[in-house]
Parts: sequence; C-alpha cells; structure tokens
Amino acid sequence: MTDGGGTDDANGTVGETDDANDAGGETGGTVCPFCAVGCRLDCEGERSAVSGNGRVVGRNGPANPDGRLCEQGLHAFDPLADPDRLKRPLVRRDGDLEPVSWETALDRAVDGFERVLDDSGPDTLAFLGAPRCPTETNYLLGKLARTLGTNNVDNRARLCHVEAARVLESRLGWGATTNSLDDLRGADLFLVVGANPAARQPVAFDTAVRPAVNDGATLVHVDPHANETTRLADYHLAPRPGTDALLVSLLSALVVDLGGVDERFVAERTSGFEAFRESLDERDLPADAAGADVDPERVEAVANAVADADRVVVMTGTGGDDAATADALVNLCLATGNVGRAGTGFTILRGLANEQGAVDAGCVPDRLPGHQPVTDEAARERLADEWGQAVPTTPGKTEHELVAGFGEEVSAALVVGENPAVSKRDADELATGLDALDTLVVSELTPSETTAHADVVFPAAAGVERAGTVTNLDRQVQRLRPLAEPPGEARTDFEILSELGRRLVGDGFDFEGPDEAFAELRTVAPPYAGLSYDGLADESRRWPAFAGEGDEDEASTELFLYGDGFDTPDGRAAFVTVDLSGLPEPDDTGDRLRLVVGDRAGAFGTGGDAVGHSLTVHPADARARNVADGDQILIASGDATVETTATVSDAVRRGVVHLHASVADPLVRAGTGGRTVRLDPVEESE
Ligand SMILES: Nc1nc2c(c(=O)[nH]1)N[C@H]1C(S)=C(S)[C@@H](COP(=O)(O)OP(=O)(O)OC[C@H]3O[C@@H](n4cnc5c(=O)[nH]c(N)nc54)[C@H](O)[C@@H]3O)O[C@H]1N2
Ligand SMILES: Nc1nc2c(c(=O)[nH]1)N[C@H]1C(S)=C(S)[C@@H](COP(=O)(O)OP(=O)(O)OC[C@H]3O[C@@H](n4cnc5c(=O)[nH]c(N)nc54)[C@H](O)[C@@H]3O)O[C@H]1N2
Ligand code: SF4
Ligand SMILES: [Mo]
Repeated sequence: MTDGGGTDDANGTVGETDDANDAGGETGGTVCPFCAVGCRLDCEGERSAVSGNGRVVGRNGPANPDGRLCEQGLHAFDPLADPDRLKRPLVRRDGDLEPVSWETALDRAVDGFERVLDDSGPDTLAFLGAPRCPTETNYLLGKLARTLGTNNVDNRARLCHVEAARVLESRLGWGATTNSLDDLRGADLFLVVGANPAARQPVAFDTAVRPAVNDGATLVHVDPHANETTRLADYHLAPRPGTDALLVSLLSALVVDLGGVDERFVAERTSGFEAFRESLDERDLPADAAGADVDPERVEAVANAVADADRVVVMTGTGGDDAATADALVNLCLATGNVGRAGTGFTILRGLANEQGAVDAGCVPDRLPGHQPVTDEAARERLADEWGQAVPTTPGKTEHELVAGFGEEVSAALVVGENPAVSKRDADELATGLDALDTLVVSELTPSETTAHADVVFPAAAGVERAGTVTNLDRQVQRLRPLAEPPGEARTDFEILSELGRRLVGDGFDFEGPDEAFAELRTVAPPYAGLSYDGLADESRRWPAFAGEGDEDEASTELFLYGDGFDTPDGRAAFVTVDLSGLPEPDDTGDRLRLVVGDRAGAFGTGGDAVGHSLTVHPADARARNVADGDQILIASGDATVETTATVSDAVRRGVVHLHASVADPLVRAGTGGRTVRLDPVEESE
C-alpha cells in the first residue's frame, strides 16, 4: 500500500554476468568507480578497455554476487573515450592555463604551497578529497596535510551522511553501517528514511532488499516525496520535511506500548532505558501524527509491523541526515533489540565509491586514520612515531568551513577529485573566493568549474585506470586493478600526491605503489591492521579486522558488528533523550510551499541518469494556483527565482514541492529557515 505514484521502474538492474571471467573468485576485474555499493566489473573477454573496443561486464563480487551492474556501472569506461580528458599538466600564465611539463607544474604547486606556509602557516592550507579515489590516495592526502602541520583535510561527499555517522560512532562505536548487505536478505522489515536506494544504490537494493520484500519482508518508506523505492513499499509515510525525529520517537512510544521491547537485550546490552521510556510519556499519537502531518492509523500500522518483526533494518540517506533523527532511530533499534544481530542494524546509504574509505583513511578534520580522534594524544603519538613528524593537535575545519574561508582564512587549496565551485553557496561569491586563493592546485580528469580558477591542474587517471583498494558502504575492502592506461601524460592521484609529498615534506612519501601505502595504513589504523593487500587479492574483507585476533583477517569475515558488545567504554549502548527542539514549526505558509530537494548526486556525469528538472507539485496545491501539468512556472524564494515546468502529481505531499538538486541551488541559497517557495505562472512572452 503506497500513497502517491512514484516513478516507473526505470532504474532496474541489468544482468551482466560473464562466467568465463570468473577466474579469481570474487576479486577479479576491478570495482565500479561510481557509487558506494562497490560492484565488481571487468572488460569483456579478449577485448581491451585500452583500445576502446572493450565493453563493461559485471563480475560476481561481494556486493553484486550475481554479477549485476546498474545502468551507471555500464558506463564505467566512459572516461576512457572522453574527448575532454586532460592529458598534460597545466599552469596558469598571464591568465590562461597552458600545457607544461610535470616538472614545471609540480614546481609551481610546491612554490605556491611553500609560500603560503611561510607567509601564514599551515592552518591556511586546505586539502579537499578524495572520496572517488582509492583509500591509499586518501591516506596520502591526510598524511600530506598533517605532516605539513594542519588537520584541514576533508571531503564534502561524507558531509551528506555526517550526522548519522557521528551518532553511530558515539553511541555504538563506529561511524559506519553496522551490518552487511549479504546479511540484510534475512530482514523482516526495512525502515528507509530520506533515501531512494532503489535508484541510488540499485544493485544493493535489488540484491538485498527487493528479494527479501518479495519473500514477505515489509518495506516502510519515510519520505515526503514518493520515489522508486516507494513503489516496493508496503507503507509510505510522507511526513512534513524535518519532522522525522518526532515521527520515529512516536513509533518508539507505540512499539513500547505494544510490548515490542526486547527486555533481555535492553537489560544486558544497553543503559538508560528507564529515562528513555519516561521521555516517551510525552508522545501522543493524535498530537504527534498531526505535528508530522501523517495519518495516525498508518503510523499505528507501521508500529505494529515493527513490534511484530523479529529483524528490523534501518536505512538512511541524504534526506534523513540529522542528529535527532539518527538518535531516534538508534533508540528504536536498541529498544527492539535490532542491532548486533544478523538481519538487523543501521545502514548508512553512502554515496560515492570510496566515501567510507576516505573517512577510514583519515581524510576528515577531526579523525586520524582508523577513526582515531585527533584529540587522542596516544593516537597522535603513535602516528608521529610512524611518520617521524608531530601531528597537529587541534581538529581542522570542515570542507564547508574551508570553502567559506577561501581567500580569507584559507590561502592555498589542493583539490583531488572534487568540484567545490559547484555548490549551494553563492556561485559568484565562490568564484571570487577561488580566485582570491594564493594557490589553487587541482587534480582532475577533465576541465571543470573548479579548474577554471586553478593555478595548477594535474591530469589524473580515472577509476578503471588504477590500482589500490576501496571500502564500500558495508565496510567491504576490495582491491582495484587497472583495466586501462591513463591517457597522455596523466598519472594516478596516488603518484601525484607521492610526488608532492616528496617535494613538500621529504621522507615518508617514497611509496612505490599503493601496496606500500596500504601496509603503512595497517600499522596506524587499528581496524585495518588485520587486512593485507595481498590477501585482499584473493578475498575481499570487511573491517574492523584488528591485528592478533587469531588468523589474519578473521574478524573481518563477520557479517555484522556488535555481536558481543558495543565498542563503547562500558560495552553497552546508551539510550538518549531525543532533542525535538529543532523541529520546524507547523506550516503557516499562506500561499507558500515547502521545498524539498531530491536527487542529490555526486554528478556521475554518465548517460544513465534520467534527470527530470521539473517541479513536482500536489494536485490540490496546483489547483489552488491555477497551475496545470506541463505549465511553465516561476519558483520564487526571496529574490531568487528558477523557471521550470510543473509536474502535477500526488507523489509529493500536499504543501510540499520537490525539485531536482541540480536546479534547486539558487532557491536553497535564498531560502531562510523553512525554505518555502512561491509559484507564479510565467507570463507568455510576445
Ligand atoms: N544514478 C546515480 N546514483 C547515485 C548518484 C548519482 O549521481 N547517480 N550519486 C550517489 C551519491 S553521491 C549519493 S550521496 C546518493 C544519494 O542518494 P539519496 O540519499 O537516496 O538521495 P536522493 O535520491 O536525493 O534521496 C533523498 C530523499 O530524501 C527526501 N527528503 C528530503 N527531505 C526529507 C526529510 O526531511 N525527511 C525525509 N524523510 N526525507 C526527506 C527526498 O524527498 C528524497 O527522496 O546517491 C548515490 N547514487
Ligand atoms: N549544488 C549541489 N551541491 C551538492 C550536491 C548537489 O546535488 N547539488 N550533491 C552533494 C553530494 S551528494 C555530493 S557526493 C557532493 C559531490 O561533490 P563533488 O565531490 O565535488 O562532485 P562533482 O561535482 O561530481 O565533482 C567531482 C570531480 O572529480 C572529477 N573526478 C572524478 N573521478 C576522479 C578521480 O579519480 N580523480 C580525480 N583527480 N578527479 C576525478 C570529476 O571529473 C569531477 O569534476 O556534492 C554535494 N553538494
Ligand atoms: S550500484 Fe553503484 S557500484 Fe553498482 S554498478 Fe551501479 S553505480 Fe556501480
Ligand atoms: Mo553524495
């Protein structure tokens, strides 16, 4: 039973198994460079990716056990034939980027960084990247920042999931998905909040969630906008945007009343339940359902389903990433005993191929490799011993803060595989900030909005042109293999960072290849200590894999975390009182509508994305404004306007309009607080 239409099933996966290629078990070929599912793929048969006549085929891997790929994955070789690929280093001279030798480009980058270091110190440097790049590249980027004296290293892709990760880390132990994709097939109920895995992590959805639902598991989708995931849902709850924490807390209260508490789990594994139960006394079905503007009977039905289910899995995406919602969801998992067991747990639906690995390797301002806090003196000392350099003690700035400080607190930036010029922030202000940097060095595949402002551009190898490891959204560490050579003089980001490190820092950057960097990562990142680069060639593994736990890699074969206890100081997970103070006020928006932005993307830039840029508006809201399906309309918020067409559909809840992220930026920027918009018909021009 779904409310609203959703869109058609266009994002189904494409079966592409090539049995002839199965030699090498589940580690043959390489890993899809696009999303965090981490499907394995290869070049078909004897054909060659290098000469351009190769075709992408799926290979059986841990995340795509039947060799499936989605439409995106089939485009993994697109960069090989991209006429815009950068083939030579570029340096800005008299305003223009000109091709130069590697030596000249490296010298210019190093001079710029050294000048800024001398003039204003290491905390005026920014290092941005690299969630599309292998873990070893991320390790080098973090090491470069820190050995130069700053913790200003971050990537913006992880910021979409930062709150869920932070809540899981502080309450359970690790800022990562608790269970594994294989394990999800045993779930009885999926609670998907603010995400669209059917379209965004399609192979994971089609191999883990869809079969379970077809076998009778219940899918609950919580989203103000019905999407591809809603099509499979048994229940769709479309709350007022931003009220998820209230709705989930209400669910917890109802589940407790229904006797759905796992008393033994609560007694043995958790703390603070009584205070939590008391805090639920404030929940009231009619009032809270009205607050979230959802049908109370449907909420009750969902609560019954959760209370009845033996194994519940929570999944969150970019639309549900706030601390209160994550806290409320963890409380629900804990109360019902749905964590630390097979077929349960909390899945962070991460976006980019190595978003998790970038975090694991320490490409974050407040965590060292292996998720160790920058503020942990012992961890800093262990790292300093290995690196032969002191590690800076103060956490760095986030990417949002660093970009906002371009040209002010930040004077030089090294950007590896990001495009910070395209952002929700004011485009003109950002361009000014980028130009105001003393030195901007960018490693890229193709010219971008960011390279347009760069002083030095390094031509980089693409995803299928390099070796290393990546870690997907269920902590699976997989080996990459180059299927093609980089074009022209392009080099891997790993080689580029090694070279910069040798010149800027000296010792500690003499890596022959990613295998040597992985070996060093193991010694400084405890959850990777039990993995080996060679071992991963035969079999992918999941972290945490600590050293000295019997057989090498033993721990990492586990399908879920926290089976024996939580990684907290007392081994228990604490309930918390959810902070509901930040909920948006009930709508009193007059003729205005609340804007919800969807289809967030790391701009894969491949042909597989069917991008609809129209505004979805509910029939009642459309009628009240005399807007018909297909009409050209002007959406206004503050001084900002966007012109597009209207799609009138009950896929979106009343009072809310839904717009594609790529066109919503000017409105998001202008929107204050509630992000409300006004719709005006566009005057016909003469
Ligand atoms: N084909 C393709 N796949 C991709 C990508 C790509 O570029 N192309 N990019 C990848 C990347 S980088 C990412 S981060 C992921 C993103 O994947 P998702 O996180 O699934 O992103 P969206 O598809 O934008 O879905 C977010 C949902 O949140 C909903 N939402 C908005 N506000 C609220 C709210 O207050 N409450 C609730 N409950 N829901 C809300 C929106 O309506 C929307 O349906 O996709 C990845 N997958
Ligand atoms: N306005 C707006 N902002 C957003 C989003 C949005 O939808 N709209 N989405 C958000 C989300 S979910 C994400 S994940 C982020 C994504 O933000 P970014 O990570 O900045 O992603 P892109 O804009 O795709 O830029 C990535 C660039 O890296 C290059 N590249 C790809 N692979 C490699 C590689 O291996 N090496 C190197 N050196 N370069 C490479 C590509 O050519 C591309 O120009 O943005 C977030 N911000
Ligand atoms: S689901 Fe993700 S990893 Fe798998 S083929 Fe599609 S884009 Fe690539
Ligand atoms: Mo993302």
